[in-house]
Amino acid sequence: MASGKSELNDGIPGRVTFLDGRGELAMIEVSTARSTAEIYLHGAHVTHFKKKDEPPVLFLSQCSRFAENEPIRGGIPVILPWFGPREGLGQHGFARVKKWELKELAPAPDGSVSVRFRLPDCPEASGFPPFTADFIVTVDDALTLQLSITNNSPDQEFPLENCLHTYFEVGDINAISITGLKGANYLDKVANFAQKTEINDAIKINSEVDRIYLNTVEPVEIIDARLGRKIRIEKHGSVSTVVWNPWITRAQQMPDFGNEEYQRMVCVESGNVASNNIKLPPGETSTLKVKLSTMPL
Ligand code: TA6
Repeated sequence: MASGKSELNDGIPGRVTFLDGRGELAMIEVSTARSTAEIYLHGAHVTHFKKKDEPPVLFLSQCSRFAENEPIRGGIPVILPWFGPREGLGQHGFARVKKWELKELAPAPDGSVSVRFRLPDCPEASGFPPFTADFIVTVDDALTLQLSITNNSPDQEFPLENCLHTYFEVGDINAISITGLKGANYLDKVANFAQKTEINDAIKINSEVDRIYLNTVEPVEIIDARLGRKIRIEKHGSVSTVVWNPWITRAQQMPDFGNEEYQRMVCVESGNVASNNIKLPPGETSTLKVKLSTMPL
């Protein structure tokens, strides 16, 4: 990967542009011959990805906040080092509200562009063994995300959860189905974390859904009849899949989410959470890699 100082200051003409995004937060716009993406340094957060002549792949709420210390609602929040609530510490870790450092830009001969970020040192990390988190976003006709976490402690294990909490844009929540999870055990958050087994080939959503599918490594697909496309989620280094749609009541309760927006999104999240958490030995690196691609139905 190239990390020339001038590229990191000025971008790459026609490929990588640095802008003030919403809330005046620093944003990177990436263009390839086949696609465009937008990434905020705040959270190393991909807020937009779209193939030429197709609707966006990622959902972003019209009501999202764009402010320091606030998570962005939509796109791909990077959840680390814990998932869900943690007493006294808030929800979903601190990585999503930190301004990540831009480390490298790499335009490749095949036309793709990769951007690497690193989580900065921050006071919240002091409660954990010393660790490094690198996030590489590769923009091409697919979007590839790679989160690598290294435990720098010489002798302490690092227990962690990670998740790419991806919000997908769909034509109509009532007209999608999600495949690839049949037979998996899941924790049903809507039913007080009851453990259940998925019996459906194709999951339909017509009420609040908040599930952690455990021990799931196979690709998951969102079949979107209304947009006439399929989104394919392939992953490595992830054994949990979270499926979430807040539906009507929860949507109304979220100040940074539109009342009707639940109809146009679904989260299918790849990570390692709950009993699938990672116990990273001293000196070792754990890598989570997710590829998002679309194809016509
Ligand atoms: O991944 C699903 C979930 O954990 C839900 O329980 C829901 O609350 C959602 O994430 C959003 O969390 P947030 O902290 O971004 O409001």
